[in-house]
Amino acid sequence: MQIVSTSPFADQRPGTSGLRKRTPVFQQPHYLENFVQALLEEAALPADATLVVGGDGRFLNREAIVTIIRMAAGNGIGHVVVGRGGLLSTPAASHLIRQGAAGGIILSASHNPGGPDGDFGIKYNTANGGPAPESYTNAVAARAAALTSYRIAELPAFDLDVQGTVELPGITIDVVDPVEAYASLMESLFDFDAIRKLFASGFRMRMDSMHAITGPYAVEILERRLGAAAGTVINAVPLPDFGGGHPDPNLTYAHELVEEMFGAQALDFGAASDGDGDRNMILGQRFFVTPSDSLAVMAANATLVPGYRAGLAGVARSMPTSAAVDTVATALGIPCFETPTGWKFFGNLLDAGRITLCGEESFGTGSNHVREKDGLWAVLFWLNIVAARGESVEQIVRAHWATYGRNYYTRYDYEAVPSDAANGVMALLRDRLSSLPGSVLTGRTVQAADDFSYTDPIDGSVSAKQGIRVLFTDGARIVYRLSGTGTEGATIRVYIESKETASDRLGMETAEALRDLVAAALELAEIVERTGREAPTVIT
Ligand code: G16
Repeated sequence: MQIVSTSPFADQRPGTSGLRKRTPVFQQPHYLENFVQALLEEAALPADATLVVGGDGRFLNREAIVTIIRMAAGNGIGHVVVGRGGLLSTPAASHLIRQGAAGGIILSASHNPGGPDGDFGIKYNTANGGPAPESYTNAVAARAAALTSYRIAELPAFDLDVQGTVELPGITIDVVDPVEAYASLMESLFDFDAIRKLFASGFRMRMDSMHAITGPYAVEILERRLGAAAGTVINAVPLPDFGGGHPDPNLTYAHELVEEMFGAQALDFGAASDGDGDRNMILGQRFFVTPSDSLAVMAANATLVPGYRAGLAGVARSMPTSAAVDTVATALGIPCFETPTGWKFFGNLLDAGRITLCGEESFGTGSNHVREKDGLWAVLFWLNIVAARGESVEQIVRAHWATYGRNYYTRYDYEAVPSDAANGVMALLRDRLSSLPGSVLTGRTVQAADDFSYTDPIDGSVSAKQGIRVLFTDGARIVYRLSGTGTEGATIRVYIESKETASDRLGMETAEALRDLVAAALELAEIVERTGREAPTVIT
């Protein structure tokens, strides 16, 4: 075991989900090692602990995993479980951790592009399988900023591509099939017979794995176990640079899928997942399901799915996510929690049994089956609902709107804005907060305006300054926050929502329904003046 002297890095502060930086930043000498040392010291795992390690296969994944295993040994951890080839989707890693490990290290920058000029990332998940809480990530940042050495073992060469157990001095490495345990978990939750019958009846779907981690999982589950046609999964081979693509499952980046699903030969169902397999996009034939609606539809139909037949204890959504699921929760008579952005905020509620389903506008949905959001799980959930109801995706969503009303929803992203300008926008909004209540914007009256603060109902911890909310008396909302996952400058996110219940107003185009509110939102924050951007980078 070597103790290597090092200098601390001041920028190793985890964001919304772990530490995400440009790949060359991680390639600096000692950069990865410093952060891993800080993670392991803060985790303080006992010698008999098991650590799960895996990543989404992006450039640097394999080298980083070898380094992490050597550092685990150097820090006295006796047992590591690693996915074959160093691969594990984020939800599969969460599941493996929950099988008795003390924690896990997941390598991914999620939906951000990979490769030598792309992004890389690393995060720590605790024994419940979920992302470590803020108290832990803050402590890691403090350690990383003061670190003077790290511990790493010289180990004989080991092969990550061969499944099995490798006994090395001081450490046992179990190389496991990345897919098997996860696929069995899915089989225990969903009605595979009903979905198999759906495919056998001629139902056709496309799953775009975007050359990211879900390819092997989707081929095994959809094509092998459920009998979907060979070729159902496209871009199924994970590549270190995701084939040059941007593995973010939305209407902009999953364009191959979108072209097919909105074209003349559209199939019945389309889905996509992201770099590390925790996000999802659901499409019907020429029909897009917003992530916020997806969560609401899942909640309303959960008892059609075997794993959720007993009903839901409660639901949760992140603050910027639309309130569509709130309406369902009210109808079901169950609690609905509003948390800050970041999957880590759902962990306590899930562990305490207060919620069963949760989700976010950022293409993430999940449940108490693991402690991460789960892309393929969401796809299977939808397939199960479609099979049980015998209706198309569009019919299901339109029926949902007719029952619960429709929350028109859009998000504007301004990426790579100079930090000063972005901070200026937020400061301006904070200044205006106290004068907003009672004022009228586009004919709507502001009921309340605040900087969202969350008190965790389980441990009482407080997370302040989680985004500016402007709430109107008619249920409309505007939310502003800065992203915590970008790697260049700042990303301003503006979320706009309006609720409609009148039956003749449920079928509008989103852009049309929200036009005035969007204009008011941009004006209130002086977005164009302060950023110099006439248009957002991405609209979802
Ligand atoms: C992460 C978090 C999510 C969050 C998303 C976007 O997802 O786990 O909770 O909604 O980032 O965060 P932000 O708006 O701060 O960029 P992922 O899929 O990137 O791990």
